[in-house]
Amino acid sequence: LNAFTPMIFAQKNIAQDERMEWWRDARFGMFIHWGLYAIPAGEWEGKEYPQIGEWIMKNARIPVAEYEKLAQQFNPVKFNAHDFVMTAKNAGMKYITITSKHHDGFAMFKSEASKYNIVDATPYGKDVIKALADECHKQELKLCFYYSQSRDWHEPNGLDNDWDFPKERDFQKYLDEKVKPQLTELLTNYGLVGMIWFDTPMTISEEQAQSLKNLVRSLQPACIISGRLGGGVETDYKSTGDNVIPAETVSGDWEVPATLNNTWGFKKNDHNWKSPEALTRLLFDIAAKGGNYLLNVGPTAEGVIPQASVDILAKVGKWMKTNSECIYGTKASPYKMEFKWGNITQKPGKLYLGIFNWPGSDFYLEGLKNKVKKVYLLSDKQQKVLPFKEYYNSDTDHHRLKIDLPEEAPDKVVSVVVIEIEGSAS
Ligand code: H79
Repeated sequence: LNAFTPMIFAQKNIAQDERMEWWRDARFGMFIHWGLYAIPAGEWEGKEYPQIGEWIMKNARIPVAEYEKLAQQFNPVKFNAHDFVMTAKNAGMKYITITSKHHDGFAMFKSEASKYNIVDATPYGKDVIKALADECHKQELKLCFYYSQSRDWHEPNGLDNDWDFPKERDFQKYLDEKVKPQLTELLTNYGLVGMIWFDTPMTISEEQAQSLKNLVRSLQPACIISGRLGGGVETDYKSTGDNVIPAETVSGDWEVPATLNNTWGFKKNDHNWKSPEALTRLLFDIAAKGGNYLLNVGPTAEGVIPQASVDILAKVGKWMKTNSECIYGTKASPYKMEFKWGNITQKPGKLYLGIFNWPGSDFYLEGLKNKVKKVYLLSDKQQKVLPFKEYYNSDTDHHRLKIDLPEEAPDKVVSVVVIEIEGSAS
């Protein structure tokens, strides 16, 4: 079985646990918002729009006939799929989710269902999704497709364009004539697809949502369906609100979609970048609460990921090179509470303490059930033992663990202390 055998793959039914396995291991992915909106980059007819860049068509109420002309200018000659994939890989990300079609209705892939696509409507004339798919398969990153199933500002029957199409619309017709054919193309022409990332619908009935789910399942049963399908239909995992990080552990599978600055699609004047330190802590904290982190980049109209984004992600990646063991394949903390010093991830027989606020040399952890075998810093290749003592409490049948830590934090961002235990933690 290889990446180009979806039809063979489709003959087999797949259990959800099997479908979700790679995703649960991955913990960290790259979101890519890329489309025609990268050309105006936040500005239309001399006016700057303060909101998210990919929404400019709606925010500036740009008529379809005007916005469409952007396609004639779209020529991302600097696009290089290898660069995109390397930026994700260097950050320690395990999957890429790219906008195949956002709310503006423009397809970044070759489509027979709508000529409004990158191959047929731009001077560039090449399928960037195909190039990215090939590169992802080669480099063993999962490729996933964002697809806006409800809003489509380009289509008279798509939802949410009330400036060109104020009258009644036939949403079912739009689903039948554009959404389903395009999903079929995406799930047929690009090898194995990791996931379809549907976005919050304006309205979609249960039957309509279910029919989209059935379509994905029938074409590629291994393809994950993300949390925002709508219609009350069950999906493979939950998606938090955009940039929303839960206060505590959430059960089940879930993902935080998040921006690096204040926009998804590229905006030339948004330089409000989150720091690599903050992002690294968020990555750990989200893993400790049981979730995945899907962190966005917005490539320019020329086809490059902004240098600031590349630099920030490289710094997160530097931490990951030493510490990824405490992220990949881990589960949520066995403790329900948060700690002043940070949070915890776990694997069978191991706890990873991610320490953001260094507590000094005397460190205590209450409530371990099983005996501790060994304590060391994840960054220490020699795994030199940190001295520790266990105090058994017969009332609770649990241990209180004291660890002698170094005076100073070994890592100013997140220092990771590994506790090897006999059996499970709690
Ligand atoms: O793709 C990104 C967003 O474009 C998309 N989801 C993420 C992943 C998204 N679709 N809808 N929304 C986000 C929420 C809509 C927010 C809005 Fe607004 C608030 C729409 C109108 C008011 C932001 C501010 C957009 C226009 C003004």
